[in-house]
Amino acid sequence: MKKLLYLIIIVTLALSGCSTPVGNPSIAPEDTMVKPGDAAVKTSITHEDNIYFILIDRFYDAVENLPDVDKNDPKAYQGGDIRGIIEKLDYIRDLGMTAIWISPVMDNAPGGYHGYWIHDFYAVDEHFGTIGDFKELVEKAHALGMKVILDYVFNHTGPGMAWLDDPAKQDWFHEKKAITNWNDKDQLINGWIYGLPDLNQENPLVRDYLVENALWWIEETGIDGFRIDTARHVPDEFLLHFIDEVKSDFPEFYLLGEVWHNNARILKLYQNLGFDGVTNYSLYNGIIETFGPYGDMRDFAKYLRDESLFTDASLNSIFIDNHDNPRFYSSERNYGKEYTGQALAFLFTYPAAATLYYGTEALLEGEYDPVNRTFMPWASDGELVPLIKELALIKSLYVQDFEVIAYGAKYIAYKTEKDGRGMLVAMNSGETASNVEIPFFGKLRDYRTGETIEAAGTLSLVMGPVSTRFFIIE
Ligand SMILES: [Ca+2]
Ligand SMILES: [Ca+2]
Repeated sequence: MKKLLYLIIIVTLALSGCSTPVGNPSIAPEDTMVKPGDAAVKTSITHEDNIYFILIDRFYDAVENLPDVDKNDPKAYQGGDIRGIIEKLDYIRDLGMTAIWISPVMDNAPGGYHGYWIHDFYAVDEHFGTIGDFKELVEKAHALGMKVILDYVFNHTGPGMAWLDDPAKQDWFHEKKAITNWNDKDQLINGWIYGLPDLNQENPLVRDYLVENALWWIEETGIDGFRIDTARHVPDEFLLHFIDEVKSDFPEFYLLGEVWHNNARILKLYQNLGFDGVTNYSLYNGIIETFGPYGDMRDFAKYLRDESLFTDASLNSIFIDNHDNPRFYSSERNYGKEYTGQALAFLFTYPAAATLYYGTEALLEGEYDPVNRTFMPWASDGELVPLIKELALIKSLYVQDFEVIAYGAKYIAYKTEKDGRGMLVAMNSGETASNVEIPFFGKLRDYRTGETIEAAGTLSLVMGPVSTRFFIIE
């Protein structure tokens, strides 16, 4: 039966190479109700988590650097290290984060500051520290109540990998071919992404090597999850096998697939393959389209409706930016700070694993690699630190079930509830002040001012430009 299900999934995936636009003219608010599922096995990361994503080399420089570190070259190593993260764990926890996701620590090809060009799958890169440092990081994070997700790369190796010259390992790689059509699933799986040597996971030796290595990292270091890089670029059979092997030994270990696809109908197939969650690029697109001057909440409601396509949307990672995409704050000039704050307000009041890219709290700017990966500024406190702390507290108290109540072109109102505590969130995403009317019966208390309001059918709210209000439902 399990085999048959896998076969259906694989066939569906094979047919789903290209994206199709999503649209549905009739949107009822009840379609956008989310209740996190109660899975039989609880994963180490759930919708209650807030994940802080760190590029090790760009975060905090605590240890003396190697000669190839050049702080003036955005494409060179800049000196961040594992010891630096250990020193900043209190900072991350105080921000309200419950987990960290760190870029790959494995030994990389020269220049691989980002960690995705692995040369030795069993060693920690000398720029970042030692395996001892990494174990200490995991131990100290756990002691502070935070989990650790390690970025894991099994699709490719770094350029110039020694295996390429090993006569015994010629069939460890796919034939060197560029990916020219990103809608061709064959190319996605077998092509050399960005020219990187593409591992041949159909070869049982490669498959077993990668599974063994992954299990080694889990056993050796005590990490809580993997963010699996370029998960769309390996054969489905390998994915199934890899996930099955990890989950058999470590059922609670969180597996997050990086699936860079905008369509929830495609993303959900990877959750069906066994990933606990995927990088939710569908909702990401909804967020970047909506929280800006040209956004339309009616479109956002469609994105929210698509969340019901997932088996369990609450285990996905949701985000407003990352190292592969423009920093959110860069996208908008007028009301840039306000829109960033509003996007974050959504991020932390929606039941999924909120993922905050380092530097967002300091309003770092930068559109594409390498300027979206600049060094974390430590000279002063990040401008959004107080907001993020407030949102993390709200999330911990009020966010579990989620239901949209009303929306129009420039506003949305939704209800969240956790353990009997209810909250109403109202947003005006327009650049002008607005009176928003929401269908509501009952008594509310403004979370920030304490002011109470009673509504008998219609709640009338005066909303400033690009503003969000939080009300405790009494
Ligand atoms: Ca350093
Ligand atoms: Ca591949």
